[in-house]
Amino acid sequence: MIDLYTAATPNGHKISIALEELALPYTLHTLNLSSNDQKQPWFLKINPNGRIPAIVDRTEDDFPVFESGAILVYLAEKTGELMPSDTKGRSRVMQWLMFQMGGIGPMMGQANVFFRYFPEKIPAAIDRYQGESTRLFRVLDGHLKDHEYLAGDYSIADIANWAWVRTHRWSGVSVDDMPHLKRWTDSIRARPAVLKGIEMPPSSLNMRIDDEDKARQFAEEARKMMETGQSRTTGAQP
Ligand SMILES: N[C@@H](CCC(=O)N[C@@H](CS)C(=O)NCC(=O)O)C(=O)O
Repeated sequence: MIDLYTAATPNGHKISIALEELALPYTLHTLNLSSNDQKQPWFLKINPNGRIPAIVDRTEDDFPVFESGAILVYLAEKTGELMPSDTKGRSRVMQWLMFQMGGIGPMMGQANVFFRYFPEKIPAAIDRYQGESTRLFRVLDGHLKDHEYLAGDYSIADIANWAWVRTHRWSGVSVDDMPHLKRWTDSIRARPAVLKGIEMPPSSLNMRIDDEDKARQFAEEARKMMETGQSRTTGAQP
């Protein structure tokens, strides 16, 4: 049994999707990020960085793992699925996983901060992060033109990138002229385990985007969390 500490965010959903794909039994613990559950001493013992997601593997002497990329690799290696074990195949998956962890995630995260949450609207910052997210999307689109998935068979690299790309509207980034990215996004969304994973816990992001009041309320909560978190040593970034 695995304990999953998470919330309805792209980084959290990466792990619930992977657990569903792998059919590993897990217990969902949804943290309230606005109440700063993730900064409480009990959780900092699991993840000293005070962010979700994190897991504790009860079948491995309560082994804790934090950082979504590291959790995905741990789960793939534990089961021998969603990542090949030969050196080149594994490297291909790691390349696209790192691309998400070092590129797509941070750039879309900052696009969200400056486009949605930051009290002042700073056009140069919004342009910078939306522009860089768009550039990274084009890299994905170009690669997917000749490849069904990012790195050989469907893998943790697809899960990691998909969980972020699907939220592109919240970041204010268009994928209209990226047909290959769209084909890949649609094909992953059709997987039953993926549909289940994004309900753990449920995300109402699309509803929030279409409902201006709800979008404003969500952005307001995220802004407060950001401001509270920034005054702490553990830092915050929704
Ligand atoms: N690099 C980390 C990022 C984790 C992260 O930023 N988590 C966000 C939610 S997606 C969080 O916990 N934010 C609350 C906070 O910073 O206090 C990972 O991939 O696990």
